[in-house]
Amino acid sequence: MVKKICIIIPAYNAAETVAGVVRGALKHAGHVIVADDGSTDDTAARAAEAGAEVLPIGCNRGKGHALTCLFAHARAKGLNAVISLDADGQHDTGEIPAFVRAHLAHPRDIIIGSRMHEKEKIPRARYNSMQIARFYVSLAADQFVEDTQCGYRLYPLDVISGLCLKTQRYVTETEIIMKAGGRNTRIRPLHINTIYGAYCSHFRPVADVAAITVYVISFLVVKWFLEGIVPGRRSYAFLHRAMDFFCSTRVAACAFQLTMLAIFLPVTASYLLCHICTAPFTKRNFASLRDGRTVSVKFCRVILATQLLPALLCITILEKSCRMLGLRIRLIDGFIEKFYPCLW
Ligand SMILES: Nc1nc2c(ncn2[C@@H]2O[C@H](COP(=O)(O)OP(=O)(O)OP(=O)(O)O)[C@@H](O)[C@H]2O)c(=O)[nH]1
Ligand SMILES: [Mg+2]
Repeated sequence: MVKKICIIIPAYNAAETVAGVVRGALKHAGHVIVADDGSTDDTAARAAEAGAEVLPIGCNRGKGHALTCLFAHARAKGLNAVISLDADGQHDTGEIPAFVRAHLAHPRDIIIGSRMHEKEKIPRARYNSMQIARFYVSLAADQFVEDTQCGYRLYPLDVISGLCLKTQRYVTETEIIMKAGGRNTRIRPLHINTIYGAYCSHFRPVADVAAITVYVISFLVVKWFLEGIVPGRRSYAFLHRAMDFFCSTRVAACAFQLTMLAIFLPVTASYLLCHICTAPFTKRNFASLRDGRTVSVKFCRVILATQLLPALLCITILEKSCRMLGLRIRLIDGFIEKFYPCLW
């Protein structure tokens, strides 16, 4: 079983760090595959010299597409599972055996590295966005996912091959969590070292955060609507399939997501109203928001948090503007702690 696991590394312009990551990974795994995603530097050559198999992708299409190619390639080689690592050295390759052990104990689960226990090592803005992402992605995946943004993961390939991945760039890792959760796959955290150094990040704080947010919010609007009208809990694989079909072209996906974004606030407010008015007669509606929690309190908190998203945006802009003027105020941390709690 252990022989059938390999390491996959999506890489883009990572010439300075990729060789070290490959050498580190080869101490714990027999095979390492690096997807070179149209890098304009020596990423491919450095990875090959260090002992990796290089999968050239041609022009740059983003981390999500590279991961999809790596999954297909690993599957074609007959592997059972892959461990994904970032090429920028932010993941400690010495932790690969811990992922393998977790996989052997839970072969059907996706294992995701979690850095949330080391808050002090994470840049503040990044930690805040990780907390917000955790709040929404966990709701969409129907389970608590400790660190939804970590790229250090173990994926059983059988689980991955059942998901039809449609998104691009950094959204894909969120899509995997949501679609796997929709099929009742368990997503397990594994505490890892948090490494933040002088690495060059390709993550765009506005565009990539916006793309992930819109994707998750669009799904939640439809999911909660279905739960509002149909009692009981269910698997959401069919809903993901239906949404993928509906959004099969870029224009359709864009139109759908913009519409969901526009109606998100009034519609979620109306879900709460509907829940309050009909609660005595519809005890099993909005099942994913009720089960395992203190019903109405938590339901209200979820909807309140969604209503406060514009306020969060305004506070972020205010805090950033104050900092540019030399004023050190800290509003966002307290706001997030209060309104975006752990709901599980
Ligand atoms: N194949 C491919 N990989 C990419 C691309 N962009 C980033 N990556 C890889 O994805 C991994 C993570 O990218 P980062 O830009 O560091 O994103 P991050 O680690 O989520 O964000 P930070 O916490 O800011 O570092 C690295 O291994 C990158 O080489 C891309 O366009 N194509
Ligand atoms: Mg990084």
